[in-house]
Amino acid sequence: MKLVQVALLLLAPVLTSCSKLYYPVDCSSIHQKDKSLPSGVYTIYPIGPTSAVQVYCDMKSIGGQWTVIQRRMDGSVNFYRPWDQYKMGFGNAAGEYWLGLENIHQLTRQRKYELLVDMEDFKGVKVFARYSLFSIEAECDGYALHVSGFTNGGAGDSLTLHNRQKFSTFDKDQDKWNGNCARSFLGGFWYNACHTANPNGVYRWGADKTLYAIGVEWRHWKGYNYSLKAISMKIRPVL
Ligand SMILES: [Ca+2]
Repeated sequence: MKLVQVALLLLAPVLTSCSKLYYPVDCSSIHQKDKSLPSGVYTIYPIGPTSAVQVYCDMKSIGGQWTVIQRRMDGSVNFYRPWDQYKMGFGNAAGEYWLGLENIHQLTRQRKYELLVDMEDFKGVKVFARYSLFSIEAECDGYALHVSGFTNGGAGDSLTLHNRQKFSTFDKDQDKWNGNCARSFLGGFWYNACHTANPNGVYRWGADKTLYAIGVEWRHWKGYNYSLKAISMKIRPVL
């Protein structure tokens, strides 16, 4: 057999199965394909076939189809990380993780998305904040946040202060403060000067005044001295 024939033989399964392969960009695409699927870890392709990334899909809250872009729940993952890791993403899709600024940008540049922020305190009380539009710009624009259309689910609006802010980490200060918000409040976020929400701050067990405003916080619900038990940020295409 000639080399070219061998090559074609090897390629044949790839060529013929190509049209059948399915690359969902987000959890909404996964849901559209099979509406019976439960919440859990799935693989999505935000930037095409070579961009596989695992995420947690919330198929239940307020109509489901949510792609979780950030989740804290037990303090198992350190969120005090440099720019490159916030850009690329880190953690474990079955537990705590950050999807990555580039993935979030690629998703939200393709379609209009809404944002749901679910929260829980250490007594088991659950609240949420919802925003009807959410997107982030490209890296050259600092992955600036755009969020609007607040709906109160008991949490209050702690994100509007961060609207239009660029993303900052301890090694990349793009905030509006003379100091370094990420270093002072021990997270990575769209810091202004500095924050009313610090979802990527230090995981602490509830009320703690020892260090000011460094916890996993949502000021309009629990203030600056209470670190939440759980918080997750999730997005869904505007239907
Ligand atoms: Ca600064």
